[in-house]
Amino acid sequence: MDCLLIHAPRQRPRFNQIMVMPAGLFSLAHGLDRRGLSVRILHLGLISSPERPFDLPAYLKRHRPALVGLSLHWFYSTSEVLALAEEIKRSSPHARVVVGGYTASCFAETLCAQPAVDYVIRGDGEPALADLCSILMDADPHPPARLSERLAEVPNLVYASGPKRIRKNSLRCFDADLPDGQLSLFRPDLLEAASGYFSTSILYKDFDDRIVSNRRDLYSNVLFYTPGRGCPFDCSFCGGSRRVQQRLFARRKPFFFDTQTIVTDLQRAARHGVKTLRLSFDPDPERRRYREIFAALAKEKLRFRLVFDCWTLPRQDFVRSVQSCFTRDSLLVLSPDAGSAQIRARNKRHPAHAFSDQDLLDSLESVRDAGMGGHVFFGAGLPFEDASDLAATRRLALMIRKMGFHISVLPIDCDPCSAVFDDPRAFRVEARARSLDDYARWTATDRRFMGLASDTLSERQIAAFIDETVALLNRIPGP
Ligand code: B12
Ligand code: SF4
Repeated sequence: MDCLLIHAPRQRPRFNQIMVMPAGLFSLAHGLDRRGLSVRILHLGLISSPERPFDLPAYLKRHRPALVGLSLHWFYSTSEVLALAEEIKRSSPHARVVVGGYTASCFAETLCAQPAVDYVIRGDGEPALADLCSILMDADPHPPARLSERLAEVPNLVYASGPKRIRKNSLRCFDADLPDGQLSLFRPDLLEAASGYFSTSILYKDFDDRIVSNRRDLYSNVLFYTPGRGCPFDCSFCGGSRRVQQRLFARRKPFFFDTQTIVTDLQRAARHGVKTLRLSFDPDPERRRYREIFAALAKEKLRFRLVFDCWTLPRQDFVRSVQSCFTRDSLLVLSPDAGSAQIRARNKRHPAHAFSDQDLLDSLESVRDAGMGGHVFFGAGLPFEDASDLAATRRLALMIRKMGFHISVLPIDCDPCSAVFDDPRAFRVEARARSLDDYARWTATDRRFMGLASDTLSERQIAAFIDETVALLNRIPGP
């Protein structure tokens, strides 16, 4: 095996987190496969549990990958990924270890200085990973000077070019040189135990299932598909916002992949038994590309259940196009985050997010008129929020529940590289973590969420608010 890509979720005795792999792992593997390199993806959560750990050293011994790629995408898996890198170096000292993903990109230099990590790839990983793997597989015996020369040409690569000297190659975003028609974001044939990933087990429960009515929204047999990359918005708490895209990916604006690539992937997904599509990529308030993509899927008679995260309020024409192209139990997910318009404005910071409560309710009415389901997300612990703002959130959440929509209230995460992470004082919050070490220490615990706290709201108040709101929501009978 030339390259093994590993996804390590955060597995704890009472919960599993990060069971969804980054969508990009399929396109990374596809890029290697197209270059004639042999590659497999291993999702440790599908084949192991704290009670029945997987024998990774035996797997590595059998396949002897020259390069092992670890995904440090979501910060919640920091401690697992660092421990895994050490385990790989102990059991397979010949293997080179490369790490990539959002969190890896944010902490690239510190991560590369870890003894068990040889390389970090920042930003979009496709061209860099294929180049790196080809260089390492080259028959050339690699005199150190020659290897260093070749590594210097790999875009986005971070590596040690001498003792204590970390070198950061310049950043190139993938949109600059997209391989036309050669991309795929669906390669289950390259994933070990893929039948467990596309199955009836529920991998991700962001809909709070302590609220009885929400249980109907949970879904399985799902493909988490991302038909493009980037975001034009600048939410204060988000580690993938426009400014972070520019800093970590050198991406100035979001883009979609071509419609034919998307349709081909989704045709193969349908043949593979995928029933539900979750799309969490919605950069254009007009949603022009989506109407084109949905029409192309309908033309091919592909009819999935859709769970669609709306980054801005959906308008009637979009609701109608979802209604006509997907199954009736499809769901639009809206995220006003706060019940207070002022807190929304201070955190979501874009005119497309400057909607009033009435705009939100009108938008939900059009979802209801189309006979579709809607799930509305609120956050708790947003910067500048105090107890009276939380009361506004609760009022709005209960009102929307009474209209028949489903609600989840979640603590706001502390994303690395987000605006609040960079400058917590400006946002009057306490960031739980300021460095890779802090994330590693915190994620090694059994605590479930790493929220933000402030001098106006403590972590305990936020948790109590969520629990009480869950109890109140459970008292409202379904329509
Ligand atoms: C789509 C999305 C989701 C989808 C997942 C789809 C998927 N399978 O990837 C869903 C809805 C499931 C989701 C859930 C969560 N998400 Co999310 N999500 C996004 C979103 C909107 C887009 C991500 C994207 O565009 N990916 C593009 C795809 C194709 O590329 P990619 O997967 O990023 O992979 C590329 C690179 O990252 C890199 N790479 C990745 N892994 C590796 C490994 C190696 C070896 C290499 C070399 C490179 C590499 O190369 C890849 C190819 O170029 C971003 C926000 C944003 N605008 O960016 C947040 C974002 C990534 N999510 C975030 C968070 C916090 C979460 C949750 C933890 C939230 C929660 N508390 O539940 C969960 C985690 C769920 C899980 N894993 O089980 C944060 C991450 C912050 C951080 N650094 O940790 C982000 C940045 C913003 C946010 N707050 O939503 N999310
Ligand atoms: S929360 Fe969503 S809309 Fe806001 S910046 Fe992040 S990805 Fe963009």
